[in-house]
Amino acid sequence: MQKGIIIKGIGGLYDVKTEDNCIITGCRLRGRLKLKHDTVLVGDHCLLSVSTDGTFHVEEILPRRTSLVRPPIANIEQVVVVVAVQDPEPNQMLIDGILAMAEAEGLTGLICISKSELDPQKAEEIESLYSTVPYPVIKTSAKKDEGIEELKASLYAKISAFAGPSGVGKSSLLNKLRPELNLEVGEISKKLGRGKHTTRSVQLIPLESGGLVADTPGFSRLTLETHAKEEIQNFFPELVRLSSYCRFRGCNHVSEPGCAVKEALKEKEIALDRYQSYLVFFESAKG
Ligand SMILES: Nc1nc2c(ncn2[C@@H]2O[C@H](COP(=O)(O)OP(=O)(O)OP(=O)(O)O)[C@@H](O)[C@H]2O)c(=O)[nH]1
Ligand SMILES: [Mg+2]
Ligand SMILES: [Zn+2]
Repeated sequence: MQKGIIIKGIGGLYDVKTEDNCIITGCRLRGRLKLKHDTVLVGDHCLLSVSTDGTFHVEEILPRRTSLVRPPIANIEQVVVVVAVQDPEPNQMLIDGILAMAEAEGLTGLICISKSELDPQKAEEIESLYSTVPYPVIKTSAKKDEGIEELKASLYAKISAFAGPSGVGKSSLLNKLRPELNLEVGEISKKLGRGKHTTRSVQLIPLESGGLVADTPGFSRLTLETHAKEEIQNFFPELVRLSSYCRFRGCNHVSEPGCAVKEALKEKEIALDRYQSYLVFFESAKG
């Protein structure tokens, strides 16, 4: 049997990239694998068999190292949060939620500002908001072909997934990385000011560098409700860094006295917007 990675799955048929870099399209699942809802995710490693009539079957899904619910994908190493300077407007809670979710899975995070030619000053503002957090920020414009080489370099030899709301330009950026792909690109609804959910399924795209990057459907809501309240701060690196300076061990940085986070906020050493996102996720998390 051959080993491979599932790179796409639509209507019960899967595309698999084998270890020798062939892409086998239209593989079927063995019946017993169909029983559970999320038995198969794009990014899963699998074993493939071929019948005498040439049909390929996914025989087994190998254990996952990581998995995300949104976007639904397994075994990635890096999440690239795509944030447009406008059309649609940046959604701070969503950005911080995606980054927190990546932290929770032990993945690295990267912020890719898109459409920066529309408002270079706004691009600078977003960049400076994340200056107190250890996430690299790349400013790009698919339209003006800016920042594409830098983006390529950050995807080098890694397995990454783009994530963000519909219409921020995820597919447009991927088309810049691999122009021959010709991924479908949607319009922005003038009335609603957001994308039209053009990309409908997750797909991993092999890059020349040997890396893989996933195009994913946009989404606009995300919760961290499955985590306990006390856990949430662990997903905000700037809070993790400060928490050992708080007076009380186990400080939640909400209203405790002697809180180093509150102090850092006063001194503007950490971003208020990020702290506010933390509070919302803290409040909505399990008791
Ligand atoms: N001005 C400008 N528009 C862009 C840029 N990149 C993409 N767009 C436009 O933004 C719209 C949405 O782009 P898509 O690439 O389909 O966005 P997406 O994030 O893949 O959206 P979903 O697939 O729905 O999640 C299209 O009309 C693009 O032409 C850019 O750099 N500048
Ligand atoms: Mg898309
Ligand atoms: Zn504190």
